[in-house]
Amino acid sequence: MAKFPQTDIYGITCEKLSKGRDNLEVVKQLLAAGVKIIQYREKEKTKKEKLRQCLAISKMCREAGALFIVNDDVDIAMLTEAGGIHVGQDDLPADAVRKLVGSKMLIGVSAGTPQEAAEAVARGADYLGIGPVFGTGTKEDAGKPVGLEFLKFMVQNYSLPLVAIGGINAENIHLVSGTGITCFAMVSALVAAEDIAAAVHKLRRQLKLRQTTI
Ligand code: 3NM
Repeated sequence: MAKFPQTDIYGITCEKLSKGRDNLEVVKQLLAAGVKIIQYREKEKTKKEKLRQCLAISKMCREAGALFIVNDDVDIAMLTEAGGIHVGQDDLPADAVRKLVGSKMLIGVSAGTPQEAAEAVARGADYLGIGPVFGTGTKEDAGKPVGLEFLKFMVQNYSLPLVAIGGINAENIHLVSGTGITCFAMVSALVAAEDIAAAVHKLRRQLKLRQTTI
């Protein structure tokens, strides 16, 4: 099975927010800046176009030694030999996904409550996305923010990789880090930046400089 890397930034695509750049260009810049996990998430394209982009991005990630994860589309993840598939609460449950993808692919599940987290783990999730941590305009149905205390609860009670998501940016990433979370998934703070490399460096600087514990 692909290994979930020990890394800080988990970059997620969204072409609509990418300032005129396509997903390939954004991923190229994220990889050049040293981002080691890329999730392809695209709500406004045909399957055919998503497959085309994912084939290219999967190759780019392999060459850069980064983990490539596909959001929602199990078929595209399989066809592009992705290292992982990420599913939400309304998608196929992890045990059903496992039957399709086998043992080699990592399965990530979004969880916003203790019950959702427990169920995802029981069904064989390899990592959890926890959110939304803060309010976000990127996902319309993201629900109410789960808050920092929930992240802390998750860190204290689970040993599988946990990824915080939702409204994280350079101004608040140190607060998320203060819960013990070590991996931070972001869309807009990365893809909507004028200078993607500078955004990555700023996030990393904030993580180093502003150590707090809640
Ligand atoms: N999933 P941004 S929040 C894709 O709570 C996604 O599961 C969420 O975008 C969840 O970094 C979210 O721009 C959007 O806030 C994250």
